[in-house]
Amino acid sequence: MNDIKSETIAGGRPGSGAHRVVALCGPYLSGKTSLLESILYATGAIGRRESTRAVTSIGDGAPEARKRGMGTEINVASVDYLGDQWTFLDVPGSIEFQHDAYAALAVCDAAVLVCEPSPERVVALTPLLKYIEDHHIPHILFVNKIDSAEVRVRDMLSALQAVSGRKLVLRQVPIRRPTNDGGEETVGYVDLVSERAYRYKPSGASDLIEMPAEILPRESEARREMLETLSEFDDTLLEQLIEDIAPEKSLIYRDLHDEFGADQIVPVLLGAGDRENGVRRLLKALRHDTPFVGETAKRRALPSNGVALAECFKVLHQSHAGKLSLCRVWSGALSEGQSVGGQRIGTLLRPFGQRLDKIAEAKAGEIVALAKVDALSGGQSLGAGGIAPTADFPPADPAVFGLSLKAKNRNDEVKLSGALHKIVEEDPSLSFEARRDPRAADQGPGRDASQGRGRQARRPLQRGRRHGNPARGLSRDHPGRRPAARALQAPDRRPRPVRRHQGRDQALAARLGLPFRRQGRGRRRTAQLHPRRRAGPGRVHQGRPARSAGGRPRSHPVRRPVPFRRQLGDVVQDSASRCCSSRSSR
Ligand SMILES: Nc1nc2c(ncn2[C@@H]2O[C@H](COP(=O)(O)OP(=O)(O)OP(=O)(O)O)[C@@H](O)[C@H]2O)c(=O)[nH]1
Ligand SMILES: [Mg+2]
Repeated sequence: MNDIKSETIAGGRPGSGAHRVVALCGPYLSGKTSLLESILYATGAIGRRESTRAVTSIGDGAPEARKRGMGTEINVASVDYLGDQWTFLDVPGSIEFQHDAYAALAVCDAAVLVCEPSPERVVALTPLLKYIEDHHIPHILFVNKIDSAEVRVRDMLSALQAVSGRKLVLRQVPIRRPTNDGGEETVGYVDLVSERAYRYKPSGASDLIEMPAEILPRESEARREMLETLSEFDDTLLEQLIEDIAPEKSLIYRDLHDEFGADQIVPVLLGAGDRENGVRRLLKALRHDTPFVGETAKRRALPSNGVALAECFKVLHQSHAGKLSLCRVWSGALSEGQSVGGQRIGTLLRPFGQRLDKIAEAKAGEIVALAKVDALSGGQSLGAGGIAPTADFPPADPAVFGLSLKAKNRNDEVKLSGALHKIVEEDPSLSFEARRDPRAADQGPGRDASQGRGRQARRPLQRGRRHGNPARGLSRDHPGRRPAARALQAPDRRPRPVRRHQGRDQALAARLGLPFRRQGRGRRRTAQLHPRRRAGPGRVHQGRPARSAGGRPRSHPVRRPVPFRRQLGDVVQDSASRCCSSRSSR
């Protein structure tokens, strides 16, 4: 029999060495990274299957992901499987990283949507399914954790159908066995096209077994439903079903291939990612049905004419490698030292988890990391015409909350804004803007509270910063006081009245043998601003103590405190005139 599947594939055939990309996506903790680990093990890319629970897996190898026990960035791993090259993009499921999921979906040939066997959680698939269906991305639904499933597959399928806009086609029925505690467990499956039964093993490929007699009615009913769905898009199959002719398996495989590639149907597979159950069945389905790079480029209206074209879908900033632009090559090839659209291609790297392998050339279909192409960011393509935005790349989602950041040390402000630039480049759904310090309200745009002022004027601000209270140390009429105080309107953090120099004045009064009484702020400031005047009797305590001692002599009029703003004005003026004079003297 001819291999009808290979004959119908335009733009490549399984085993031809072509490079295809599959995105593993799905809700948070649905088991994508565990599935990736099993895929890597099943294809021989790793010699030992590690677990995400033990934080030893290839995926989620970044310190942040390890620390949090969840995916925080796209895990990229390429494998060789039966003569073809595959790159799997395992995306984080958490909603905070949704843009990464969309970016990976934008560049993949097919997506595997991993979900848990729980009908009440299928609603979490909705945003991903919407993006996938809007962009006509061929996708498979992989019902994971089937080992711990308590729900019937039929109920799961109807829950999934309720959120899917495409017809679902169940490809397997589970073989279940009662357990000692009165429940049931899934021990294998029947493939509905080949009509063969398999028993799962804790590790390795499932064993072919004889079809259990008790499953036959369920199997024939599920197969009939599968064929009816496929016949909705194929008249030949429909005629055969009407005339009660058993269709050829090759015809069923071809329909599955064509209708999957056209995003008309969604095959549903069962398995348990962290036990390797159903993983080989999934790989085989991908091998036969995933479109090739030329077809995907056509779907996205990208040129595939042999001229080098790569699309960046993600930027990573790494401490040792600098900026890495993760790209998919859509057409032609990229090689080290080549110049494309005015950009020199430096080092080419192939990611495998946290590892980066240096390669000399990246062919069409491959995922490659370009090192230090500073001008290239996510959502842009690099071709002969230079760098240009890709039309259908997912736009960044609007922000849902804001956060205010402040450098603890003023000298770190430049570092902070540099770091924020990198974070925003890595995840465009984040954005930031630099806002002026509220205390700089009277200084015009672009200047902060301490610019253009002398040391004396800066001191209270620095003191305020040190104490975490921006109003602290500012006089009542300081221009920055009110906005700073408003920023601290939380009832428990109202700026407390300023008490300064009381101790010093008290000591001085004691030395001069004068009574001391706590005073208002104006008096204290007078004492502070005119220290020399404190020497004479009656000068330090110009308030009630002096009056109670017989009043102040007329020859010594009370010096009113100089408002701080005026004094500040003198300082600014002073420094300005000094500055002008030094310039004119040059
Ligand atoms: N019983 C069972 N548990 C599984 C299976 N696959 C994964 N798990 C468990 O599910 C949890 C989450 O697995 P991960 O592979 O990290 O899930 P993920 O989808 O990559 O998570 P995020 O990337 O954070 O969204 C881990 O505790 C796994 O051990 C499975 O097939 N059966
Ligand atoms: Mg993960």
